[in-house]
Amino acid sequence: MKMQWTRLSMRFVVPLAMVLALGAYVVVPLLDNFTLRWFVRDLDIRSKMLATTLEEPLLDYVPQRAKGKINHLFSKAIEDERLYALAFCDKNDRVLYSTSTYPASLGCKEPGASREGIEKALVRLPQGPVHVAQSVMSREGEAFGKLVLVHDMSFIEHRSADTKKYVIYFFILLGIVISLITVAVAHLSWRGWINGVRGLLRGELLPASHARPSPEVSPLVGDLRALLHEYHRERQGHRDGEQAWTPERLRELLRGELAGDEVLVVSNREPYIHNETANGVEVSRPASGLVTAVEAVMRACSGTWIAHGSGSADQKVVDKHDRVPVPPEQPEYTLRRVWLSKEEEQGYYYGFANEGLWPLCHIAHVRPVFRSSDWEQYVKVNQRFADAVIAEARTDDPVILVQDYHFALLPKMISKVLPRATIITFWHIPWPNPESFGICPWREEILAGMLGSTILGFHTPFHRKNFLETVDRYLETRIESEASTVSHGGKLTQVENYPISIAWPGAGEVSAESRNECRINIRKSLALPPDHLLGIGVDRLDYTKGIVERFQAVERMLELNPGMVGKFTFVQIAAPSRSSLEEYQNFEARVRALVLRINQRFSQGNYVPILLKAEHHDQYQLNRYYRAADVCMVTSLHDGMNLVAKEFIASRYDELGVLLLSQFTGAARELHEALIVNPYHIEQSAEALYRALTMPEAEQKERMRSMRALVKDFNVYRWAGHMLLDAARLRKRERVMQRIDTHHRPVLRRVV
Ligand code: GDG
Repeated sequence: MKMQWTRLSMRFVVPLAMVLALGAYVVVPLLDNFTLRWFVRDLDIRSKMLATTLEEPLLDYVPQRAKGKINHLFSKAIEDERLYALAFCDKNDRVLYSTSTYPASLGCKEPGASREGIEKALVRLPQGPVHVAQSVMSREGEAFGKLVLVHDMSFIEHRSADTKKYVIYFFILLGIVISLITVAVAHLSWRGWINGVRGLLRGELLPASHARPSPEVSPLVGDLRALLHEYHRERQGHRDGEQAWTPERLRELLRGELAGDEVLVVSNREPYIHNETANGVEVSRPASGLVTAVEAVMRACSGTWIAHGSGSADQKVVDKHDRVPVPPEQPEYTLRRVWLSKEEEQGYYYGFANEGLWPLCHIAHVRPVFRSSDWEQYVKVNQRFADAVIAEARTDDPVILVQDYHFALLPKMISKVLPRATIITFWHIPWPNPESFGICPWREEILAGMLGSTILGFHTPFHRKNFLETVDRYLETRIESEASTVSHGGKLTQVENYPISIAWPGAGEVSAESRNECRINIRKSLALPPDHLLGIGVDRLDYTKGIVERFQAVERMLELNPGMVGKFTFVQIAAPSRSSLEEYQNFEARVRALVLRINQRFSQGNYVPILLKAEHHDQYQLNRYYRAADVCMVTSLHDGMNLVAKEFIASRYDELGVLLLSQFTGAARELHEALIVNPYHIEQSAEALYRALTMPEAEQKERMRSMRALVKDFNVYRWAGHMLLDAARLRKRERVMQRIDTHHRPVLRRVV
């Protein structure tokens, strides 16, 4: 309030003072000077006219020495109130005749002949200022005398004082008017600003159509929205900083923010696979970061997970609704299995998803294959999963987490039947630029399907931006880039980046084997001496992972550093993946041939530089390899995030080991202390590998410590927590809007 008054009075006083100063110090002196000149010029003319009138009688009276007549003539003349005195001087400058008022001090000399104009005519006498004019008279060409006319100037001073007074009054009035206008204009435009900014703040995350900015703020709308968006995310970051993300915190969040809300998950891969074995039915966990991440949510909320039942004994263990409680040892949530025929699996999973969308989204120079028959299966299977979700939903507004590129059409299919559901879709792989995505024959359908989501998540801001640009290019939508929302067909989708991560603490923390034991045991199992340098790579056998380029870098490093031959071995764990696809079979053959060639080139006795283990390993074994290695190589040609990089870091509680990381992974945006490489640049990777193998322990520790701190804080619970917090926020807003709609706007209905 005090601030407002100060601002208001400043706006009034400052213009007023400025206008008054202008009047008093510039306008009044100027006006004074002008009026004085004007009056003096007027008196000059008057004097001349009077002299001309008096000249004739004087030419008669003076030679006659007719004093009486002259006095009479002069007395008549000075009846004019302004003419103060008159005198006639002879040619010797002696006063012959004068009125009684004529100041003796004036005599007959010219008054102040120094400067031009006014000063010359003005004389200041004790009784006041007078204007003195002399008019020379001549008869028959001979000087006869001169008439001195003295005008009273005090009236000019009075007039000047009056003028000054009025000018000052005028300027005070002008100042007040200008000040009032300034205050009013400033107030109005300030209100415009305030209202505009308020509107913006209120409507920051609402659809643009509900929050039109006022013209005053329109030029800044973009910046303000971006700032608010960043602020919002920053605030979330700070909230995280206050409290670490743990499974307990995630559980609390679900109980608090989404209390009683139903949670459903859809993914292609199931979290538990039941298989027939010689020992009966056995349960296994798939090698998947996605499963670890999403299971944390499911355990916390006891929801239902819908996935493809792919195990040979899966059908055997489900109830009549195809449900099985999991985890088997202590059930906490329900797994609902969806069965796919061979044809469906071929077309939807292997065909459209893995031969079409997978290479389309990864820039790994493998051409995507699009077949109409695959697309038909993809649509059909998406619809089957949508039907399963709808059947499993007990409420009309569940929270549904849709996972990955296998289900691009699912969000729209679900939201048609359950428009109040909160659908969070997470795209685990990169999103390409609009040109690359444009080659998909069903690009519009894919995009529209995804935009059935309430929240759409990518790993990095870069993928999010690519997605928004793709939508902009191929669909009729309204995009608010700064708020990161897309409005399509009456549905609003919030597009965000949520970098996925791993559980913390990592498995390495709870291992009973000490670091040294682990190093020695792993080397022993590989028939290597205890001090042998060891590199590790863990991937699905996939062409996007840069396995060929990694081996070429190993080869080049050995070429450049022959001293390393016999002292360094690289172990590649390559879990078989999608091996029924020709592209993957060819890739595996290429990898094997390369390993053979390199090993032949550098083998010494039993020593080979590359050990390829193309089989599935359990998580415990993987962790032991991570802990035993000196360097972990992640050289993906393109990767949404890459969890191996984070798993390696999490397993290194000894704070040693070096991560060599491709710049084309999402993880490279977070793990700056890794040795970042371009996997296509073989020399560069080779040099980085040598640097890693010779890096002093102090430097290793410094880098590893920093990366561990990051992975610890930015763990998978944070990933899930952020998405669910955003979902909770949108659900709250939706409920408020519904209440408003019910009470005030029965006809209109908002989607978000
Ligand atoms: C997609 C995106 C994104 C590997 N071999 C074995 C095994 N693995 C485990 C690793 C890791 C997971 O598989 C692989 O995760 P990545 O992130 O490296 O890659 P993708 O499978 O391509 O995953 C990727 C991810 O989704 C999550 O959003 O990061 O960018 O492409 O956890 O440990 N696990 C076991 N045995 C193996 O032989 N047990």
